[in-house]
Order: sequence, then C-alpha cells, then structure tokens
Amino acid sequence: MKNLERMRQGARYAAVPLTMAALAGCRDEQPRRPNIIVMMTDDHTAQAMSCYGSLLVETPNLDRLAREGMLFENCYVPNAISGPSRACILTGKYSHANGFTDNSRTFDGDQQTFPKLLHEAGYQTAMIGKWHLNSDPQGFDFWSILVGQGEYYAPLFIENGEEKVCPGYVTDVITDKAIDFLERRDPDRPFAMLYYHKAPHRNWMPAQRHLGMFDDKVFPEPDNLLDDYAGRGRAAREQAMEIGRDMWPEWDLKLITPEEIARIDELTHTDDANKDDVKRANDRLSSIMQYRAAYDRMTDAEKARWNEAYAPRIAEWRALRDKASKEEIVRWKYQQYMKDYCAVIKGVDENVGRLLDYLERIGELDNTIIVYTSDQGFFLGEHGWFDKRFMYEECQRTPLLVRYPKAVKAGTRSDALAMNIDLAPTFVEMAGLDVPEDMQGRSLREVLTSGGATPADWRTGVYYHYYEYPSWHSVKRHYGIRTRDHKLIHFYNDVDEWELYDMQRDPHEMRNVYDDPAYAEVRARLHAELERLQQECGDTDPCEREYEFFRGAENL
Ligand code: SGN
Ligand code: CA
Repeated sequence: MKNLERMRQGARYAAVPLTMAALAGCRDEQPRRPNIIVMMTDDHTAQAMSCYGSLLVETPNLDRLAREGMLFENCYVPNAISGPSRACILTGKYSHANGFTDNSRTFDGDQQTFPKLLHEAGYQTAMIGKWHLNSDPQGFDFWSILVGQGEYYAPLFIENGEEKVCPGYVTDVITDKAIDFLERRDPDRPFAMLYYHKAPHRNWMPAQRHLGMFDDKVFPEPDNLLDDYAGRGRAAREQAMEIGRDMWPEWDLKLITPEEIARIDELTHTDDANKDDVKRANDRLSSIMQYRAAYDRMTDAEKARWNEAYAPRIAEWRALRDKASKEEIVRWKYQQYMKDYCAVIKGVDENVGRLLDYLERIGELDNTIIVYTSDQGFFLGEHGWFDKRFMYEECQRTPLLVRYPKAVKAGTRSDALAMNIDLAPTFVEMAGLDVPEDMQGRSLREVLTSGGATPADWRTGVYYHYYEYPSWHSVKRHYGIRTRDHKLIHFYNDVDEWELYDMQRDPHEMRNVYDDPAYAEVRARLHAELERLQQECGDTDPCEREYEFFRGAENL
C-alpha cells in the first residue's frame, strides 16, 4: 500500500508540456495527448503474420500497421502464458514482482497499473475482451470482459459487473463493443482502450464466413514438424503438446458429428483399470464435453453451416485413421490445425481493419498510438507442437507493431531486444507522465522515435521465468536469458537440466550445446549475465522460492 501511494505521487502530470510539445512538433496551441489503443490477441504468433514473412496466411490490416508504423523483430515476453503476460503488460513488472506467476493466481488489482495512471491523469479508459486475471478490472471507466477463457460463439461477458451473453462471433462482438465505447466517449479528452481478443486461442473456431476458406490450401510444414527431441533434455521430451499425440480429435480438430456427440457415454466408456486407458477415456470425455458446450452456443443456422463445413474433414479422417502411419497422421493433423488457426486469424485481421477504418472516419487514427501484440507467441507445428509456455523462440517471442505517425516513422523496423513490460512505461511516458521508478520495463519511446536505431545503453539480454507446472501440457518450470546470439535455460523442480543454444547457427533450437567444450566461454558469460539480470530484477532465488500451485485450478 505504501508503495502504491508513493507511486501515485511519483506519477505526476508534470512532464506533459515538454514531452508533448516535442511529440506534437512544438506547435503553439496546447498539445493534445495521444489516445492509446492496445490491440492484443491470444496466442497469435509472428509466424502467422504476413508482415513478419509468414507464408501461412495473409494479414493485410496488420501489415498496414507495420507499413505505417514500426515492427519490432525481437520483442519477448517474460513468461509465455496468458494471465502472467497480461499482468506484466499492465504493471510493467516481471511475474515475481506483480505476483501473477501462473494462470491459477488472482491478480492483485490494488497494485499500480498503467491504465490506472492514465485514468488518474484524465484519460477515459476501457478494457474490452479477454482479461483472464481472475479479479475485477480496476482503473477503467468501462469494462466488458470475457469470463475466463471466453467462448467463440455467443460469448458471455461481464460488463461493469453485470453478466450478459452477446450473440454473434467473439472477435466481431469485441470490436462492436470497442467502437461503441469510442462512439460514447467524450471527444475532448484522450482515451486509452485495451482491445483484447480471445482469438486465436485453442480450440480455434472460425467465424461462419471463414469456414472452409482454406480447404484447398496446403500449408508449408516447418522443417522440424517431426522432431524426435534428440539433442535436447527431458523438458522437451516429456511435454504434452504434440500435435500427433496430444491434440484432441473432437475439441481441437472438430472430428465428431452431432449424432456422435449425443452418444457421449458410449464413446467414452471404459471398463479397463489400466491407468493409460483411463487417462485416454478422461481426455476423450473432456474433449467431447468441451466441444459440445462450444458447439451448442451456435444458433441452428450456424450449426448447419458448421456441420456442412466439417463433414468432408470427418470423412477424410475416417478413411485415413486406421491405415495411416504415425508421421502421416501428424502431417494431416497439422494441416487441419493450420486451416482453423489461420481462418481464426482472418477474423482478427478483418476486425483490426474495421477498427482502423472507424478511427480514420472519426479523425482519430493519427492521434492514436496503436499497438498490436499477442500475450505470447505460439508453436505452429515447430518441434511437432502446438501451445506455448517454453522459452523456445516461437513462443518467447511475441509480435509487436506500433503505429503513431506523429512520432513513429512509417515502415521502420527495430531489432532492439524489447519486452512486453516495456509497454506500460512507454504509454505512461508518451502520455506525458513521469515513469514510476518501480516499473521494471524501459520505455520504448527512444526506439520508436529514432527510426529504428537502438539506444547505446539498451538491454543486452532478456529474462524469462515460467512457473506453471505440473499443469496443462506438462512444460517444466524454467528460467533463463536470451541475448542477441544465445539462449541459456535452466529447467528445475522435478529436473535439474541446463540448455544452451546458439541462436545464430541454430535458430530453431535443435542442439543443446551446454556441454560442448567449444561453448565453455559463452556458457560462463551467459551464466554471469543471467545472475546479473536476476539481481537486477529481484528474482534471486528462482528455484527455492516457496511455490504453492493449483490453489485455483478452476481458473486455468
Ligand atoms: C486452456 C487450454 C490449454 C492452454 C491453456 C492456457 N486448454 O486450458 O491448451 O494451454 O488454456 O492458455 S483447453 O482445453 O481449455 O483449450 S492461455 O493462453 O490462457 O494461457
Ligand atoms: Ca495465450
């Protein structure tokens, strides 16, 4: 509490005239403070954005943000999982400092966040979409949040404390709410809006208009789709996120007809006391129950269109499942996964376009700092995986685009090691406030306004710490450091293993060189760097800290 008070006082409005005059090009009139929109998606990785070079899907509206703003090539999250990542963004602090280390936690909403600071400084604030922090949002004039993970069809929201089911498709509904908030705003004051999508989170249910749109596309496979994890440790081998083995046929791949759903008991019955069989039966039950619940939210007309769209896939699966090899099944499932994931991305991209058009129409587009990011990256078949959590590149890295023509040159790229904890201080600073000293990220303002040059004293390594184990997908607890050229990871808890990767020679992290004598010097240097970062951010006893888990498993 003492801290909060101190920070409140620290976040004075003092620096406005100077900073804003600089940003607004020193005009005579009282400079306008920028609006802020944070567009965040859930599990959208750079491999599925054409501005990052994706061959999987075209994202013209996101590409527009990149073309008219700055694209960050190296933005990293400190903890690649939803709730924790959201807490990092709100507070500008690492998980151990903001207290939200894993999805079972409840966010302490009394602590300092950037929306609160902006609100206190006169901004109109709104939070719309996936919140996933298990406590009510604070610091917003308007909030309308999905409950937990949220649903794709007819999603349930809590709006300023009241529950309401909203008909339609979640990505469209969130955008409608965002536009509605902007319509109702006071045009004389700046706004800050968190526009947070559920999409493209598992189980990747496309909007009706996108069903079947990729039926004829053959998606390029990552080189390591059939990875056997040789050259890596137990963490990579013992996870539960393989497309071939761990994807649920019904929930993830939609491989069940409505008639079969009705026979759920028969389908999931087992007499066998064998542990593996019981686990399989339980998984199948969860898979079908979850799918049924999601499917039942659709209207009859939507269900009919859905059934028609997935019937050919179900028929193909039946013809293939008993005769295909294990590899063929992985490859087939990967294709289906990509069809759904990319169709869901289309919904995001279109809605981002809709919001940009709206801002343009009301004359606020160029007055608004628009950020596009995701709560973390995601595996799209790399290492044979879906999901995230690992400190491996595909999910530690997250997309980051920033458009604000008054200060950010169009079409610029930055390769600075950025982090999502940098966003809070960036917004606070660009709104003309002093950045509170306890924010651990560093404002990106200098990077944004430099045309892409990285300040000489910028960070040289990013810190990571993942805690949620045992849990979904069995990714072991780990922490580590990524520098421009290397990555050092320590897996701990029920294991004690180190991994070191040469990111220049081995960008896909296929060969752990921790014990390779050729890397002895690098290894010592990285250990020292890691310790320094841990001291600096206060995570000094990463394996020893008392760690209670699964207190609120229903929150996951
Ligand atoms: C759900 C998903 C998991 C996913 C977590 C966390 N299972 O539990 O696959 O890893 O969310 O995701 S599901 O059967 O409910 O789809 S996060 O993005 O919210 O952190
Ligand atoms: Ca996520």
